[in-house]
Amino acid sequence: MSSHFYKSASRAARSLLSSASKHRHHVVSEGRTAMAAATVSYKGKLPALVSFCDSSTTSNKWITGALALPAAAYMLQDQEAYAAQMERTFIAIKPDGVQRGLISEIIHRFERKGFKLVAIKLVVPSKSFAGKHYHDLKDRPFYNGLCNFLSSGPVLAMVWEGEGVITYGRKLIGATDPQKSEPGTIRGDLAIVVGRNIIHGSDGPETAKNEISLWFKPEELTNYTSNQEKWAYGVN
Ligand code: IDP
Ligand code: MG
Repeated sequence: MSSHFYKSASRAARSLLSSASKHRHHVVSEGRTAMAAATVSYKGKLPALVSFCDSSTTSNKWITGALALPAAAYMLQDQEAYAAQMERTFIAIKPDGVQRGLISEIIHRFERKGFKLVAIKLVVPSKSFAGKHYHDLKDRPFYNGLCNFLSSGPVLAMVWEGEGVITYGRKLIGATDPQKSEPGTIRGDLAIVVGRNIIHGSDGPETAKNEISLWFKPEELTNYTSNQEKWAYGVN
């Protein structure tokens, strides 16, 4: 068991390192490099931990040993790390969504999909700020009412990151008019009319970039490697 585990772990470490160099153009985060480094440094400690696990003849102790393994060991799986060029989108729960207690329901849907939350804050925007956010709609008859509404209460502003998050975020949200949103989408399941459609999502890469910088200062955006990334992404 011990030698098998060690071989497998070494192979995984090598695989991670070769993956990092093979896909150098994909490796965008320092976290990924840190992950490979953690894997290597863990490699040296592995025999001790394995012998701890292996000294047990009962499955119970083996399980205890396995649970006691540090996070770095968890990375030592025969899974290639896949760091795609991650995009970010701006998602906001509007005052109706916040007041209706739908924050956790909405965050849950983005989390379950595998997207990563990189910024979040609850703010009551001023009317002029709302006007900036919806500047592309300034000629529409509902613009004034829309800006009044967005500034009428707390908005949960977020940035989500992941492969295809801009387009897929819009899919999770559903069509603008909840009467036309498919069941299973956020608006389809949780809203009824277009004037109270509970959520906003950037509609393209340019809008995403502009909206993120309108709502967040650069230092409010976090950079980290999520534990689930090595399972949510991969190539076979
Ligand atoms: P989106 O939120 O799906 O991107 P947009 O066309 O960008 O839709 O419109 C922004 C917001 O303006 C909508 O989410 C909705 O709250 C509001 N809105 C859009 N069309 C109408 C309308 O016909 N009447 C009232 N409000 C509207
Ligand atoms: Mg829009």
